[in-house]
Amino acid sequence: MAPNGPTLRGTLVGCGFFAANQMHAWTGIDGVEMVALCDRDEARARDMAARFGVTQVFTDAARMLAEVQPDFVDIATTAPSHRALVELAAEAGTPVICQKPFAPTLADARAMVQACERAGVPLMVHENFRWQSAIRAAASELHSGAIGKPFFGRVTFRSGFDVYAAQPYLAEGARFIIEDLGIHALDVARFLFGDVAMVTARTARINPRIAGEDVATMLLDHDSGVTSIVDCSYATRAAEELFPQALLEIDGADGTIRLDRNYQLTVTNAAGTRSSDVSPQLLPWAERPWHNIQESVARIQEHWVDCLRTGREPETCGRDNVKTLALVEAAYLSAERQTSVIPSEL
Ligand code: NAD
Ligand code: 89V
Repeated sequence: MAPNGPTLRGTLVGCGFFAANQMHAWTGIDGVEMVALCDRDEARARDMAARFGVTQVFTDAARMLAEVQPDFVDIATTAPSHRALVELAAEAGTPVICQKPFAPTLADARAMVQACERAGVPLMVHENFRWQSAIRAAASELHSGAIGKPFFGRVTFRSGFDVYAAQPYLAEGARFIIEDLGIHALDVARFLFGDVAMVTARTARINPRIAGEDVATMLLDHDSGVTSIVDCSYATRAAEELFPQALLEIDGADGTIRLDRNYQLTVTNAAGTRSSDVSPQLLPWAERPWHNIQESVARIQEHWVDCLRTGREPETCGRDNVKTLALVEAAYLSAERQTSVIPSEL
């Protein structure tokens, strides 16, 4: 028996590059035991199982869910497989977490939400950037009223890091940075400033060796009255490589919040200027520079366990994440048509 109830028996589908982070995070949560792993590539599933001491290995997710009857399934595959796997979990009545990007299309995402709602199955999208401790610290300053009513925001991620080495598929798709990385920054903008009425975007491909866009600049009109800029680049060769830090600028009627390089948070208001170091914890299994992402993986998975135990809806439940995915679609459409796009009309 775990501290807050019976041990949750978890399973995972997709034993690729990122899943090891998810497995480490599950191992660190009291009251969770990962009892089976699945990958259609059996060798990958066996390697991951040996590394984390998991005894049951499958190459077919349907068989795993039927035989193991777990308390949840964590889907760590890439987007094209998500709909089929989430629908499988819904049919099996298994609570499900699905990696971002939730789906390749909004229609798929909506169908996945419906399937889980119809089956009464909890669904969370593993949209972890908003769980980074530095972003949480900035949000808590904002929500405490430290700078009054916000009117401007910027979420920025600019890097020249070779992401293609560990994730070669990122170089191959017709879409790249908005769908893979911008999606996190757009979700952070929604988390900080609320839902978005209009999106205007421009994209560019600077690296000639990739198929999709590696630069995107997006202007968001939030329902709250905030105007924000979300800008991302994997073509930025700067004096200091900041991968994978997201930086923030927030201006309010009574002051400013800045999340600067190397996790320095500065709040300026009538009381003066306060600076603090909001660096992520370096978890025992984490490696720099990935540690902020790795910490956010642990935090979102803890949130999932808490939601499962209390019956609360996860912050990034499927319905919530469809709104972030709509911003991705709106940004691509805006860049293609060179017009502004209303995401709620998509
Ligand atoms: P990957 O290609 O390295 O691994 C995916 C694995 O899934 C592969 O081993 C593949 O064989 C397996 N797989 C695919 N379809 C399957 C199916 N139907 N049944 C069983 N196994 C199947 O991919 P990755 O780089 O680990 O990325 C996985 C997902 O995680 C992507 O959606 C990516 O965007 C996301 N990701 C998220 C973060 C984050 O911070 N949230 C970071 C990196 C990657
Ligand atoms: O979040 C992601 O999917 C990753 C990375 C942070 C490297 O962009 O691709």
